[in-house]
Amino acid sequence: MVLDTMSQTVVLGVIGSDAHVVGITILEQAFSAAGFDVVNLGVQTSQEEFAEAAKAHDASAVLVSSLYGHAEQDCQGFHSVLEDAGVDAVSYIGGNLAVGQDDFEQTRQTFRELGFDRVFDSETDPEDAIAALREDLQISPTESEPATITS
Ligand code: B12
Repeated sequence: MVLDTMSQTVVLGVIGSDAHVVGITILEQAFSAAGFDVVNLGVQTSQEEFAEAAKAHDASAVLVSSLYGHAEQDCQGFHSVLEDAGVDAVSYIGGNLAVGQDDFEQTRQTFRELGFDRVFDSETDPEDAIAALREDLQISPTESEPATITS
C-alpha cells in the first residue's frame, strides 16, 4: 500500500540535556516542506516526552537528535519507554552521536543495537533522511530521482 505523506506525523526533538537547536530546526523545515506533519519538541526533551508526544499524535516516526556527545547514555532504555507507552513508530537518530565519531560504523552499530531503525551522522543531508522515511513508510517519492540512502 502506498500512503499519502500528508497523513504521516513525525515527532522530532533533541534528547537529554542537549541544547543544540539549529539541526532540528532545519529538519523540521525540511520534513514539513516534504509534506509531513511535524511535531517539534525542541531541545532538552526527555524520553517520556518523546513517548507521550508520539502516542498523542499517533506518530509514524520518532526522530531523535543529539549533538553534545551523550547520546548513548541518553538513549538507554528509550525503546522500552516507547513500547511501554504503546508507540509503534519508525525511529531514527542523528547528529554528533559519539565523542569524536572516529568510526561511524561502530557508532551506527551501537545505536542499531539500542533499537533505532536508522542512524545518521552529522553530515546527513535532510533529503536523505526524508527519502529513507518515505521508503520505510512506503510513501511514493514526489521527486523523479530518489536520493541515495546510506544509513
Ligand atoms: C552552535 C554550537 C553550540 C551552541 C548551541 C546553540 C544552540 N542553542 O543551538 C552552544 C554554544 C550553546 C553549544 C554548547 C555546547 N556544545 Co556545541 N556546538 C555548536 C556547533 C559549533 C554547531 C552546531 C550547529 O548548530 N550546527 C549546524 C546544524 C545545521 O548542524 P547539526 O546540528 O549537525 O544538524 C544537522 C546534522 O547533524 C543532522 N542531524 C542532526 N540531528 C539529526 C537527527 C536525525 C534523525 C537526522 C536524520 C539528522 C540529524 O541534520 C542536521 C541538519 O542538517 C557544533 C560544532 C559543529 N560544527 O557541528 C558544536 C558541538 C556540537 N558542540 C559540542 C559541545 C561539546 C558542546 C558543549 C558540551 C560544550 C560545553 N562544554 O559546554 C555544550 C553543550 C550544551 C548543551 N547543553 O547542549 C561538540 C560536541 C562533541 C561531540 N559530540 O563529540 C561540537 C561538535 C563541537 C566540537 N567539535 O567539539 N554548542
